[in-house]
Amino acid sequence: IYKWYRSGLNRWHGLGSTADFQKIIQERCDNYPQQIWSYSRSRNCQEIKQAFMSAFISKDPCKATKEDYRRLIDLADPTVPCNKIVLWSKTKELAREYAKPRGLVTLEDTLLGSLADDLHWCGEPGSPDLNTWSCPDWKKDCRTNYLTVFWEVLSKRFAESACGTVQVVLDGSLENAFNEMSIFGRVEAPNLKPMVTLQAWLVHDPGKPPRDSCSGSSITKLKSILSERNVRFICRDNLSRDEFLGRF
Ligand code: C8R
Repeated sequence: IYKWYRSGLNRWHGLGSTADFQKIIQERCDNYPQQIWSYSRSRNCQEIKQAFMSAFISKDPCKATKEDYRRLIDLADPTVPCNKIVLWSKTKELAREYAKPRGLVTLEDTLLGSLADDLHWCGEPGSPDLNTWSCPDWKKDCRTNYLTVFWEVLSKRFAESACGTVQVVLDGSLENAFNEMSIFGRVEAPNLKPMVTLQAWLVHDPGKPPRDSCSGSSITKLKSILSERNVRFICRDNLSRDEFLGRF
């Protein structure tokens, strides 16, 4: 019985596809705010939705490639003006709270980032449907799953496109505020263009002491990745949430 169970739609260890995935994509696309159209090339939501679905439907959910997403990314490449990009790692909500009133942009503000934010999706070979029971988990099943590859491809484009000063919000309450295995660590930092300046903010949680700092070993590792690429680095640590958000 266990064997049957694990060979069916339930065999993966991650959350299954979000219910109404297609409908949510369509709605988010239709409601994407007009004033930031310029971040995407195409406003044809039908076409975007179809490109998204055909990237993974009927395919082995552990065999995602960058090429699978090429058509989708080409329809809505993230392009943001210089000095406006905010990256983050383990701090999505805080980064968004910081970015919004300042007119800065996280990947979730671009069309494709907003479509996929907080959703899960995978298909099943030989089936036209999404697997709503389970999808591969990064650690327990496979790294080349469609969710991970999507964020890697999109984050790489986002980081490569950045110019001027790029900011990154890191969690200073963690032992390693910079994690080389995160998407920021393995995809974004190593793909910033030479001459970009990265401004890092180490913000600690309310009620928690700061555990990492600009002179700690994880940030030293980040510095070395950046200096190889001629990316300048500025770092500010020991910030509380309120200090960082400008509320004293
Ligand atoms: N980025 C990556 N992952 C994203 C994402 C995004 O914009 N938006 C969502 N919802 N996700 P983490 P990280 C999901 O470990 O790995 C970009 C994905 O399922 O806290 O360093 C963004 O530009 C993904 O697996 O952060 C940002 O700068 C987790 O959230 C980095 O990459 C990643 O959560 C953040 O990626």
